[in-house]
Amino acid sequence: MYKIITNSLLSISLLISCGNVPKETKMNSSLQLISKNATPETVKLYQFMAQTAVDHKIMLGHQDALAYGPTWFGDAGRSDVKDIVGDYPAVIGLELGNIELGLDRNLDSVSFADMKRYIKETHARGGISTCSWHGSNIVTGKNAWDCGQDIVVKSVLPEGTHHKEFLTWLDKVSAFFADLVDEHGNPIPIVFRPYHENTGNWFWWCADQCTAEEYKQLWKMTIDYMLNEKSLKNLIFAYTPSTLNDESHFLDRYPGDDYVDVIGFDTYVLDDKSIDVIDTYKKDLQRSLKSTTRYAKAHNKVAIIGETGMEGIPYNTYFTEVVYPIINQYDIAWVLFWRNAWETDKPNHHYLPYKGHSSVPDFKLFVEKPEILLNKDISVK
Ligand code: BMA
Repeated sequence: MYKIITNSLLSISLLISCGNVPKETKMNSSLQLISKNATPETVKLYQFMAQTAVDHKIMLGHQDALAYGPTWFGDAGRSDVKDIVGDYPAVIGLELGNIELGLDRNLDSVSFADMKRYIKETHARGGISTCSWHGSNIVTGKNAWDCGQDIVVKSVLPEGTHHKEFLTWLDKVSAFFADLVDEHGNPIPIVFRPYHENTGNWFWWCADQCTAEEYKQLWKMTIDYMLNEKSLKNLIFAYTPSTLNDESHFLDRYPGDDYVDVIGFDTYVLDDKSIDVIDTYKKDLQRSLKSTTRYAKAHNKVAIIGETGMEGIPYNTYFTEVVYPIINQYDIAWVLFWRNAWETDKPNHHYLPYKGHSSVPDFKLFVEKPEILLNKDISVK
């Protein structure tokens, strides 16, 4: 059992049963959100994330957990994780791509209205929501993966040809966050994870598309705009590059401690028949975890795994023999597995098992590990 038991604004107490002896932990005053005007609930969520990592617990996250699975779309109250283990993931991931275009549905056909509902439902259950944003290429009008130009980041910075237009995109993203309120009208805290995997080479904000300085300017401009111009008070900002070689790789494009609350990375089992992909993944995970968790500890930040998984999970001990033994060596607040696609032309694009999948037994053993937390194990309301 792992629950918040008191909710005063200045002190947070967490009750963790160790045998029958409850252990109390206090607010960590050296842990400061970059947003100085954050709501008490947002501060509380950040403290909770930090405490989870310190207590060596790991929340389970799943992208689009409530929206669909390979065999369903939009069923009320459903999630593939719940179908298998009887509870929701502690963290749900949501994707904002397309919101900048003023569309009603995101890249994966989930309506923004439904996403707001999922965030509210999750918050009411004491769970956590985190948003990624695969925003379009503003120069070509194509998607986030369109990166033949090398000029997009420059064009959205102040003085750039698309700066003003880009601010209208940030207005739309901000309006989504501003609209997230609970039944008492209080803003619901969100962990926002923009411009992710920037050490890769597949998005317009990636390393081969802009200088490190331009990337940092893009990040800072976005955060300053959302906090100062849009006065958002419910945001926690997560910086998650792609697989890391070492800490200097991590630091290369890091926007700075004044602009980042949560530190992590995204790494996947590669789809490459010419190498031992499991062995490569284990090494990638180790290196990336080592760099990020060390930095997070030394700089009073919170570490997470922003995205991970093995597409299709063709390896029936992936969760217990590959992921668990490695993540259990580090202190991270959560591990988020990528989506279980509903699209019929993506039959293998799932990263957690669903009812009937051959990895169900292994996944069940994984969530039964004492460190892994589901929604019922936490309450951050
Ligand atoms: C990618 C894939 C795409 C999806 C995108 C945004 O990793 O899953 O199919 O559109 O994320 O969610």
